[in-house]
Amino acid sequence: MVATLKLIQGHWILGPLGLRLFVDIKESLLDDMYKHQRVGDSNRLSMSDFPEPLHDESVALEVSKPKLKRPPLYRVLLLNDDYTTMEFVIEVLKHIFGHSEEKATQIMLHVHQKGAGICGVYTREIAETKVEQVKQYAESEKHPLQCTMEPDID
Ligand code: TYC
Repeated sequence: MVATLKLIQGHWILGPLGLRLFVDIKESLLDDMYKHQRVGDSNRLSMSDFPEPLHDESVALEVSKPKLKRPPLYRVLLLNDDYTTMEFVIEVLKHIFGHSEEKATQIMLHVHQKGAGICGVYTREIAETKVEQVKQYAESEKHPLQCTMEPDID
């Protein structure tokens, strides 16, 4: 995990190991820190790399938590109808959703008996692609099979 530094207000100083630090700190303390920098080293930054100090109070270097949010997920659903063959639905579940023959048969029967069923759960763009693939495959084979997606809540 990588922590990020959130900058509020202040100016650049040279920190340990030549790292640049952005701080908001009393001028007197800042001057003192500047005096102790080793400048002129070829790999290090020099004083001229930094803007003039401001005259603000207080340190303002804040370490913020890494922001790693999971993307929203979507269920892809197949809907039942009276005309699409069971064999075709099983083909769809195997080839577009990567299910085994056994799992595909189980999902197909669930849709057949309950009216709808989940083929898989994906991020938005992948779910959209799957829905489109099912629609095109069904149309090309003249089946009225319907496929849709919905947010995966609960
Ligand atoms: N009900 C269809 C039949 O009896 C089979 C079927 C199952 C159709 C699932 C669509 O999503 C579906 N031939």
